[in-house]
Amino acid sequence: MNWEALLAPYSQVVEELKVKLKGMRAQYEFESRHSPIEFITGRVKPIQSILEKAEKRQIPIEDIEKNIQDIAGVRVVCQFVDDIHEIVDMLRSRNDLKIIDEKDYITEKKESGYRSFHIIIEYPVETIHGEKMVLAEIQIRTLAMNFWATNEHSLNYKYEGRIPSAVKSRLQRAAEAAFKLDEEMSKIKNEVQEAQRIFHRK
Ligand code: 0O2
Repeated sequence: MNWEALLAPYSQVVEELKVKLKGMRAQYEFESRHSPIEFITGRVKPIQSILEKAEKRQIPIEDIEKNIQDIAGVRVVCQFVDDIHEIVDMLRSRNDLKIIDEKDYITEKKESGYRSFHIIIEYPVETIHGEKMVLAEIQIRTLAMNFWATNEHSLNYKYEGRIPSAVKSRLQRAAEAAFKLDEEMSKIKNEVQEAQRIFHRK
């Protein structure tokens, strides 16, 4: 398998999506409006991690591109839960990508306590051999959701997916605290935004 050739279009998608989403954030700034985007990150899934996922799901190597939807992954992190819905609506109205699936782990959190909104898109990449449609996953979450997910991800890595039950219950409690934090911040969203506007003008 020529991984370098296979992954090249995915890394192009990640870079293009990052540029486009950062462009959206800049537009809010020009118009002195609250940006629903706090920051954006992106990555191409490491080969090892692609292989592990393929093995776990019994996906033959030649079907990897069709069946692993997050080889290209972009993460949009926002301040407030409402921002997530604003971003989702904006993505739905774009003509440069096609949404093929939406996973709302905010309305229905995962068993682990994970919350985030995932959008799977089909995105055209121009290659020297012509256009190639590739799949990519956009994860949209608040700062609080991101904090929780990042820590849980590290623990999962450390314990190879078998987090001890005492740590698991702490994580459940932390997930509830993150949910409460988002809820409380939403209630004072207008106040926070006003303060940030004043701060920005100074
Ligand atoms: P990495 O290291 O981030 O690449 P599904 O078949 O729909 O259940 P699938 O295809 O994995 O599962 O899709 P899903 O559930 O949308 O998850 C894709 C990615 O979301 C994961 O990628 C994680 O990045 C994130 N994610 C999903 N569930 C959890 C969770 O419980 N905790 C954390 N921290 N992240 C989660 P990978 O490949 O697992 O990992």
